[in-house]
Amino acid sequence: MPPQQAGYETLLVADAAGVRTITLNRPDELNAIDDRVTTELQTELKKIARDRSVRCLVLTGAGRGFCAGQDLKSAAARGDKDGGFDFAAALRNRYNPIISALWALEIPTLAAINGVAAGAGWSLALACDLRIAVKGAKFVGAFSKIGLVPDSGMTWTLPRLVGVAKALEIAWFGDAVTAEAALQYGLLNRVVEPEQLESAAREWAERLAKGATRGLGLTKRAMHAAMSHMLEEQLETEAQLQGVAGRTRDYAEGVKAFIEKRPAEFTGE
Ligand code: LHQ
Repeated sequence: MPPQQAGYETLLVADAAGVRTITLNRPDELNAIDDRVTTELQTELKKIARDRSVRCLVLTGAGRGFCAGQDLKSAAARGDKDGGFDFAAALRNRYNPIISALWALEIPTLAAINGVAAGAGWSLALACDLRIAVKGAKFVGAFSKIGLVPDSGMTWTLPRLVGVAKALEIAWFGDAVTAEAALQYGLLNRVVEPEQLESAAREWAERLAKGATRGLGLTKRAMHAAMSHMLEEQLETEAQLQGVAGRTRDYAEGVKAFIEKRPAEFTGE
């Protein structure tokens, strides 16, 4: 494992070959999310957005779980002294900024799902661009079992990935979705043996981090825009974004490398 950056209580953060890896690090609670986790994730995602040396992000969990969602044992989840827990404020101030920040990052993001993902933990994985999970990982909506609405973006990401009827089936029944079923539904890109997860995630992440980062990021922006565009608007979006991509150094290098019959060496600029 590459050297870890200091400074967080609940996250491990490491850099290697242009890939930043964030490991949720509360293994005894299956990496459940408390206020420290949301604060630290918000801070780290802001740092990544400003750091041009980070060309791919991997999000994973320590121990046997990926993330069990909101920490149900923390004081906040049990309610404050007035007996109420302000769900709307928790989402607006703590969870939503993380989902928005992940979605807006103009680099590829990859969830390396090492075990169970529940509630907002599943939402976090769904807010990444790509997902690789281990055989034996499972996905638990959790929300319907405790009378809540799927949140942290899940009502937005899930129907886009699987269609509304399947998304409602998953949300209403709340039955665990196995990694194999999730792969079949299009919720996962790959399922691997547990001992292969780290190398499979690293291989994809390093390949992406060596890519033409601006072009990859603009591709993500274009596909996100397409979700709410009519064809004519999208064609114009493509024209605008290609105008930007066509002026990057990586485009010039890509064409030069093609002509010189050698692999391109992209810098991300
Ligand atoms: C946990 C948790 C957990 C604390 C396992 N908290 N300790 C957003 C914003 C605002 C408000 C509300 O909600 C949200 C979104 C949400 O995320 S709501 C959904 C919250 N999450 C859940 O309801 C999931 C609760 N956990 C489970 O159902 C199970 O633990 C799963 C299915 C994740 C895993 O089951 P098992 O593999 O059987 O493990 P386990 O249940 O034995 O858990 C292992 C330990 O982790 C255990 O601690 P212990 O001290 O007994 O060993 C659990 O208490 C702890 N843990 N989830 N969310």
